[in-house]
Amino acid sequence: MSAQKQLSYIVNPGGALLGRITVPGDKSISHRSIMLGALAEGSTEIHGFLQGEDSLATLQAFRSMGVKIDGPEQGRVIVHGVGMHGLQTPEQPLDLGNSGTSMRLLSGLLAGQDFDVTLTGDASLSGRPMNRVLQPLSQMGAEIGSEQGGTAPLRIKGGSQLTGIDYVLPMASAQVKSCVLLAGLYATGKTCVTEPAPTRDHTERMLQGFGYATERQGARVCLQGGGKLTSCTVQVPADISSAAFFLVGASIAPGSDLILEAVGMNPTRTGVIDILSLMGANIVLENERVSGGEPVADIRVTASELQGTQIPEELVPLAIDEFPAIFIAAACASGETVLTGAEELRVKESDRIQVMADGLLALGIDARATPDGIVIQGGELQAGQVNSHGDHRIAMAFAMAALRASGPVEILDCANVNTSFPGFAELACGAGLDLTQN
Ligand code: SPQ
Repeated sequence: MSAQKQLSYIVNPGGALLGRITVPGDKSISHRSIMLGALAEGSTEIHGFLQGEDSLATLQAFRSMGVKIDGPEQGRVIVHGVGMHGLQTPEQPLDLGNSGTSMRLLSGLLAGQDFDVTLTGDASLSGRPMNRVLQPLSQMGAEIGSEQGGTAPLRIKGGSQLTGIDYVLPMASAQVKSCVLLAGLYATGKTCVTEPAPTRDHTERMLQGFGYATERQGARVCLQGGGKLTSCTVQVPADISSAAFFLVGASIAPGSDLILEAVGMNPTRTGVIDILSLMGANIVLENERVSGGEPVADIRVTASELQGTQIPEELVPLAIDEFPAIFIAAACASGETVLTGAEELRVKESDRIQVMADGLLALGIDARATPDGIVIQGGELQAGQVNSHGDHRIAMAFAMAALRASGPVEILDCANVNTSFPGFAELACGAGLDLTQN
């Protein structure tokens, strides 16, 4: 383990979150802007790009495939597109670090190229399930080797002729949907994906923005292979998944009054606002507008007394990455919060159900993991030590928990916060968190 991997946070209790802050750019949109920009004809200018390790891994992967990319400099990136068939064989395997989005979307995008390529990742990514993308891609005619059990490294054989499929997703996953659609760009005929519940639709929206038609009818989205992408300008909104930590922090810390600026309000991402509102949070949207094809707003959040709730299952995919933060809200609420239908949380950067339950227990909260969710009794958070297991979202969620703890909270293994939220510690301290890094 490198010295950097041992980074810990120590967060002292108390304080309120105050002021106006802007969290970094949306991770999902940042990945997709590099991918589509690289395949487009012409130069794509991106503003608000997330300079986090995950989206930088995607950026580096395309540089390794011969795409000239300027920046990032203060969120500005210029991708000199090479067209649909202009990528070149990388000299090395593409190392995608901790990023599931990079690996799953790239496996689709690269399945139809005429060169061989291998995708690798860190220990967490190498343990995450890839059969969910390998199965539909193999139905399309792709040849991809994996480790036993369907994990990375993924060895993609070039030169396969892909054929469009009509795929019904076995789970609500934007990554699998996007993987199949990106492979569909290179397939003959029509590729369709039907989802069991709405998931983030940034790929479909951005394809449209690059001039590639997609057709949606209810839960089914389709596109015709063989088209082309035309460069454009992409404005990346602030990431609601990063804003979520502050929405929870300001809700639970008495006296808080915080504005989060220009946050992405795509309706496939706003489940966290609905769930916190159900719990009694004071969240108001201001200055709602559309920017670069995505709805955005400033969010004002003030402290409130939260109540436990039964989280509606239809909100689960719309808040999938925000549950670590929502569990902290539940720990500070009165009464019981019950989550069901969220088994996908077990296959993220960590098993987010078990790791959160363990951490909450370590801080004196009655939290019981269930196969597809968790039951949390609100209570008094105690001082203690929790292990984030290298999961960025767990680390940031427990940092917010300290606002209401009876003593310091130490959080282990926090370096991966840089995958999605570079500058988290500094921004949080500026807003009122008493956090030191060790
Ligand atoms: O990229 P990665 O590691 O999978 O990131 C996570 C996260 O918490 O940042 C999940 F662990 O976000 C995913 C998200 O859970 C990003 C994503 C996307 O950009 O398409 C979709 C979701 O994953 P899934 O498996 O539900 O499709």
